[in-house]
Amino acid sequence: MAINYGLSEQQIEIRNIMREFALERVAPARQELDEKEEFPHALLQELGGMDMMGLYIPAEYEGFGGGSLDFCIGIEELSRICIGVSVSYAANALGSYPILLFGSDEQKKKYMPAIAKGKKYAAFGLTEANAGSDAGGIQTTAVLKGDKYILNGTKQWITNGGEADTYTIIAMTDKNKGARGASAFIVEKGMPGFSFGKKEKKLGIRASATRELVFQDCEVPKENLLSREGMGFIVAMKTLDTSRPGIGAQGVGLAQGALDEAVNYARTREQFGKPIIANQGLQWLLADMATKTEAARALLYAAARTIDSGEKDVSKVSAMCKLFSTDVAMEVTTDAVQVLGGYGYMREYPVEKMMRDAKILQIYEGTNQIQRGVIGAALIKEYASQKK
Ligand code: COS
Repeated sequence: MAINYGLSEQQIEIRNIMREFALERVAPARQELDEKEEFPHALLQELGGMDMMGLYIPAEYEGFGGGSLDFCIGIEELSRICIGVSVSYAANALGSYPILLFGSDEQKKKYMPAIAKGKKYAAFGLTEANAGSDAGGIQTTAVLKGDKYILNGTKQWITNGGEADTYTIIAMTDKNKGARGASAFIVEKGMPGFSFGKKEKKLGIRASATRELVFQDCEVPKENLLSREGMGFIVAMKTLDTSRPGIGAQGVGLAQGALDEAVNYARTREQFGKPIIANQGLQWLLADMATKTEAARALLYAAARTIDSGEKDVSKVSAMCKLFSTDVAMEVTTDAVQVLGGYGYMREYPVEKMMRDAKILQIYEGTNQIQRGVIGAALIKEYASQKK
């Protein structure tokens, strides 16, 4: 029996819709998308037509109106089949959370409906060559001149880079103030001085587009500032707090996909005159894989529900579910390759791709070392405020 997570009818429906789409549309395409390193534009367009691109976007901005758990369930199902596709899908949320969380009603009305319908994609630009984990160390600048901000600098490894039309960019408006001198902007593809660098060649998630964003005296209208000057670091941190469960969902889905492959293979593969699943050693391995995956799912759903409850400080639980699920995904995909043995190492079976795809989950949206740092900082704060 599957665990009863008490999902709503809507959540079960989202799961069914996304599961069917992943099996029928994504599974037949994933290998070719990976080999050709091709962005899954057609699949995302289909998801747009199904109202799923705007799953996390409020109905007043033409979205589906789902919460964090609804969205995580959608990501989980896509991730069970292909992380390259699911990250291209989920990065739209990462790119648009700054607008949803900090934008004015006018900014939301201007940008969100097209993203909700899949007519435009979004991307988030924080990372730079010398500012990865140290997000406060960004060098891109934004200087107000008349009614425009002039942006200069280069953002690196931006998911959906080049494919997206709407970018939320963190740049320094006052370099003397450190993290408090950063500001967030909405930058559109085609704005003067905005171009793209090379498309990266990656170990995994090859269907996903990863590119540099280059700003050379890029002119951004003053009204595209999000919130107010100096709020950029907070915009970035709150965005990541909201978005990290999505990476947790990628981890859970990927681990489940690898477990599916491993169990099905072990049931049918015969050696020494019996299916290999009859060996206790293999059953124990599969049991550990299944238990870890379920534990990751339970933590993920609890984290998403905490966000949906309106809780303001979700840094710790968000980091915990990202950390745990993605470490589990790395372990479970590696074990799945082991279960399939030589076949697992070959491209004709999906587990080698799953193992390659798993690695980035421990790195992007904050390495798992950074997640441990966030959890540690939260513990220090919590215990310091407790009465003895
Ligand atoms: N929510 C609200 N405010 C936050 C916050 C959060 N989650 N995290 C930090 N802040 C605030 C702090 O309270 C502090 O405010 P004050 O200046 O008023 O004291 C300010 O932001 C600076 O915080 P801190 O000193 O903790 O910043 P650090 O430079 O030490 O960096 C980490 C903190 C490491 C957590 C941050 O740089 C980070 O998340 N790095 C990883 C970035 C990342 O995920 N990159 C992946 C690419 S983006 S897809």
